[in-house]
Amino acid sequence: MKILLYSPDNGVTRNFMPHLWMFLLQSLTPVGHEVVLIDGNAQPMDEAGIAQFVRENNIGLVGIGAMTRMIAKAYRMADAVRSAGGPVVMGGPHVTEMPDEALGRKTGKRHADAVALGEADETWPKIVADAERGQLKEIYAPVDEFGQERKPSLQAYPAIPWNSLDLDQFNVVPKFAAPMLKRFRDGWGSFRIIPVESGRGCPYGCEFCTVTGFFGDSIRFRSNKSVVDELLLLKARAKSESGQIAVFFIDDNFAINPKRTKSLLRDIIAAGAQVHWIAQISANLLRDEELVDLIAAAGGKWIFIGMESIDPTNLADVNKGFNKPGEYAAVLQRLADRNVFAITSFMFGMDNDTVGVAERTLQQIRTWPAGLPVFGLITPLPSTPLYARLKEAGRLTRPRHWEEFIPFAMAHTPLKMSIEEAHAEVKHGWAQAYSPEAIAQAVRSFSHKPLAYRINILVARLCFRGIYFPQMGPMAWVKVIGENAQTICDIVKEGFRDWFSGFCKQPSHSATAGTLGT
Ligand code: B12
Ligand code: SF4
Repeated sequence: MKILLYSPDNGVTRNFMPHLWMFLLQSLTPVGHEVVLIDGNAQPMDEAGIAQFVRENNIGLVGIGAMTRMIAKAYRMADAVRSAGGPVVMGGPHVTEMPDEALGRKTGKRHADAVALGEADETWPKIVADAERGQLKEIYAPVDEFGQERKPSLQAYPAIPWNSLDLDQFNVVPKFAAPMLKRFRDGWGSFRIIPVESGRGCPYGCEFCTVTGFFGDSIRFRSNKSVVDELLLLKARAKSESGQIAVFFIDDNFAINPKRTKSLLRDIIAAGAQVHWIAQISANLLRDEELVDLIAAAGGKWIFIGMESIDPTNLADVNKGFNKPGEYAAVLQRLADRNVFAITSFMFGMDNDTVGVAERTLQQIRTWPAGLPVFGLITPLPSTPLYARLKEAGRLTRPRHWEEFIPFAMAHTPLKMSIEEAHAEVKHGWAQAYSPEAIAQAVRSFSHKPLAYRINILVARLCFRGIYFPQMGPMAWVKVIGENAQTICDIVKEGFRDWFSGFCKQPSHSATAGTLGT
């Protein structure tokens, strides 16, 4: 049977990073089936396109996975597949939380023939077998023989064949530039950010987050060896293609068990498996100097920290009181001292937020080593304790906000400001943190570091800006480059200077040629 796994586009970014679930399910598919992956972020597709693809390629099963914000598009694509005669199974966080919606059970239209609840590592082979026999069940739940929920152990994690997978759609280097960049330094013909998981689960239970409910509070890890082997495979692939690879450890809290994280990092270092990587780690765990030393030595470059707020009352309200704003600066400095930088994430519209929260947050950010701040609005995702609390209080203004997803729009009324004021705060945060002046200042703040750091922060800031300010077409990029022309020119000039002085220090080409000639 031919199977299509499809992930809808998020409408914001292009092929920044593929989704792990697609590769994982592909690797867990019983032999004898062909699995095709389409990531809408990399290969935009509409309803007519997917229906045509299913018909022309004789697809026997379509698997669609989506987060809440992409679910409306996911349903539209599922409807198109079903009207073209293909059976659809849906999985991922949203349909796990709202299976009746996907199956059209109470009200509304049916979008999926079947829904895979929760982690599908063990149910996927059964789904494929049932689909092949034309006997799909409506619900597939990860349960044991006694009907008790069973979270898959990650000890027997499949080896994803990264060396042979077709990853063309996930190369962020534009096609026209690849042949030239292939010859640059260690090769930049391709650059891919690949998701890798080392464990699942988070016990912290923050009120707005779906992770504790979905993956559970008991944490499961892969073996160090399986993670190290995966990194070695990725590294080898990049080298064989004269390209670059970076890894995003998608664990919700990569250092949730510091002893285990340190042992993994030591094994990565011992095996020479370092690649540049990003991970998500909560600020409280970054107090540990030894951990931060190992992060740097093992290739860690960017750490995503869910700071959420600089106000301890807000943090206590959402059960994230373990974040201590008073230590944010020290944590970030500890990272920066080792050339590791932070993506700091904030949510506005929290219950204790008042007008001016963005500027107050920016004032703090300006005192920290330059990084990548991101700003969003607190969002009641289905099945979270936050959703239940706001519903109970009658504060949900758009209780089914996912039906018509609007980026950066509140779905409930904040307590101490209006919805419009909350929206204005987010806009202010992005506009100030990503203005040409702020970008120039961030680049200048690395003037004591090698040029590579300035290039890194410049490129990262220009890309991250696009999370809020639409930056999808070439014209949008021309505008951004124009606005930041001065900073870009300075970096290019410096690059030439470095290259030229390095060139002059080498034996001259004519002298070498002369030596060879005699
Ligand atoms: C990596 C990641 C991202 C990446 C992007 C996704 C990518 N390319 O990988 C980035 C950093 C960009 C991101 C951003 C956001 N993310 Co995010 N992200 C994650 C994270 C940490 C890992 C995802 C992952 O790969 N998990 C591991 C895989 C194996 O698990 P999985 O995807 O759930 O898949 C399993 C099952 O769900 C199932 N399954 C999944 N799909 C399908 C499909 C089929 C057909 C079947 C059968 C089974 C199946 O099988 C898989 C194996 O068991 C998750 C949290 C988490 N731990 O999952 C949050 C998470 C998915 N993100 C979340 C959110 C809210 C966001 C943001 C909206 C945050 C924000 N406010 O900006 C943005 C939106 C981004 C955008 N513009 O699209 C929420 C989603 C909740 C929800 N109900 O939608 C999560 C769950 C985290 C949370 N805090 O609650 N995210
Ligand atoms: S620490 Fe992160 S992953 Fe864990 S519950 Fe809180 S927000 Fe979710």
